[in-house]
Amino acid sequence: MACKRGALIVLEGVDKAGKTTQCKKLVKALELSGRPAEMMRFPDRSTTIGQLISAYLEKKSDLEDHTVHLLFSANRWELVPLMKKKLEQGTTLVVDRYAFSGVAFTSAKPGFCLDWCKSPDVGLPKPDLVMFLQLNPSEAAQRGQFGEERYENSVFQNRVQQRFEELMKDTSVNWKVIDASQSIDNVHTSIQDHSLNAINAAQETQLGTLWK
Ligand code: ADP
Ligand code: 2DT
Repeated sequence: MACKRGALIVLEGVDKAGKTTQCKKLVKALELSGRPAEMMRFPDRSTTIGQLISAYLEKKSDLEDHTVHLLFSANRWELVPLMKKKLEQGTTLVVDRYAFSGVAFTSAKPGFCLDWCKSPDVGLPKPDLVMFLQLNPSEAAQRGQFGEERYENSVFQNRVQQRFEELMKDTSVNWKVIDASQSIDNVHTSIQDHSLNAINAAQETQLGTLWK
């Protein structure tokens, strides 16, 4: 009999909400409980496309806004065959940012609507669960200064937050909002509960298609 597929689990949220911390903790906990799991992150800066994106984020290069949006999407598409293979093999993927960041960040720029921003990501593997780590800007500020990369300022991050709120109205996506102001351990407990439910449900359903 074919093995049960893994779940595609995504963590989203503004800068410093705790996404990376929680992805790592979740993968460790799943593995300790005997469930194969791996972390991925977008952008994946290791590929040729990822290196173009990385130079843009580090402000070492400038790219036209539509162009960089399409590169972020291409960076997801180039990883799709690997993602599907791992999921089919029964590995749960815990992903730090996905198409939702893509849409929220570009549509926070002047002149971009949600529909245009979503279109290049239509058809990607649909996450079984998307957890949005909710943290207000003043609490995020207490977790340290913004870095030097592009987009790392409070005005832009507030616009991004509003765009995420628009995206979360879409009930075709399994969104769960997590209160990211709790302690690291308490946030982890909620994330783990939602993830175990999603992993069990994924075993009984086919992988879906995003925004189609
Ligand atoms: P993100 O990936 O969302 O930008 P990180 O996981 O890198 O966020 O966390 C940003 C900073 O906040 C790190 O220094 C991390 O240790 C700290 N942090 C993460 N979660 C919490 C939490 N629940 N409470 C307090 N500090 C946290
Ligand atoms: P980190 O590597 O610190 O997460 O920052 N972004 C991300 C986009 O603009 N579009 C996308 O599709 C994705 C996945 C969010 C990466 C920065 O790149 C932004 C912050």
